[in-house]
Amino acid sequence: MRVYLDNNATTMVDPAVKEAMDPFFCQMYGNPNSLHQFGSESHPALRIAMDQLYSGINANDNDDVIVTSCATESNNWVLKGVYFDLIKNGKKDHIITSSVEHPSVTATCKFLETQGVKVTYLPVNNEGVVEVEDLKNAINDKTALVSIMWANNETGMIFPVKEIAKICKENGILFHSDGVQAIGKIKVDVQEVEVDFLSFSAHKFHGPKGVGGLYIKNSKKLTPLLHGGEHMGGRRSGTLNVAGIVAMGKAMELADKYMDYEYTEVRRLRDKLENAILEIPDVFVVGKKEHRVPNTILVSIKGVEGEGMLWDLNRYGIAASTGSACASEDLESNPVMQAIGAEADLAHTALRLSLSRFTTEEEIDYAIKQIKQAVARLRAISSTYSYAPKNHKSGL
Ligand code: C6P
Repeated sequence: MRVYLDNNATTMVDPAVKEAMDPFFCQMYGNPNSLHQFGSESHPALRIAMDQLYSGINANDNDDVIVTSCATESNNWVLKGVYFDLIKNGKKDHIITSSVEHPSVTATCKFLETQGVKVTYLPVNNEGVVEVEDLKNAINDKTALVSIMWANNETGMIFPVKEIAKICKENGILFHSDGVQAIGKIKVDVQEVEVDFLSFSAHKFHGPKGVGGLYIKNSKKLTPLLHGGEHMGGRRSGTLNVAGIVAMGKAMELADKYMDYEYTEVRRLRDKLENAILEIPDVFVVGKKEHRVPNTILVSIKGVEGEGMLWDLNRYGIAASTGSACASEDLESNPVMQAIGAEADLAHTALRLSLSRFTTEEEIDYAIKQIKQAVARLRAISSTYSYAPKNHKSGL
């Protein structure tokens, strides 16, 4: 049996999404900017897709939703755009982010530091979430932007974005949230949570890879990252990825349609898996279930090195990760576990399990059996593990 429990890395394309994008490869393949019928015949589908994107996040007509190639591009664009608009000209000099953002935010911040930008990396509490008080204390009159994710990719923890948005608004600071791991799992409503910028990536919600988006409130000025043929109203140049846009629109529509299912059935299966894992001695899960998106578990299994566990599970057809997929090739300990302050031996034993609406009960039952057996096998050969009871409990 093959069981895919790495849906925070990427998801299966929903067959309905694949069907929606298919005509734009070999039939309606014209460049939508061309004046002939090959160009214009994709326009109705593009319009529908853009409506689906706007309605999926509850954007209004004054806002912009710009299609990009991925969330990495969207995150780079916001941070570098704000640098050009507010920092390079000396108006402001400071960005606040968290210490557990995706590398597309942290690496960009590190780059901006080399250009003279001051960056504050907020610490996180023992659930891996920033404290609003720490944010308030970090703000100064030169703060241009706060960039804090909506939900964390490794723990699934949901951040207090509504309060953060309010604080930013009160202080006249732009607020960007990386919504990659929230969209499709919990309701993301840009009217309710007043973000100025929101990044997303289609392949995290059953769309294809290579297409993402950036929401921009009230079509705010943001210096483009890609200059060129003035596509997307000059905001992001490059021939439109018609099939990708149509697919992302459809995926967004379906994410909305299945939201109740995410809340009930995906959560039920996730909780079943988590409860079974918690029966194993000396394991603990980061963050309370009710504070997380419905599909994610980050568990530390004492004495079982994360990579060893992955390879063992892989032999039995189960795909999981030790954390973020883009950090999976180095053998460093899990960075979010480090930020939480977990001891090094625990940070090395992290296992991320992430479900989707395509995960079945049969798959979860199989995964439970295999995970328990893998832990027993690996602990039997671990020289460091002993069953001395410690205060390891869910919720770290
Ligand atoms: N996280 C993970 O395994 P791209 O690659 O550009 O489509 O998405 C980047 C990205 C940005 N923000 C967050 C919160 C993310 O989780 C990701 C992708 C994957 O956690 C791959 S590293």
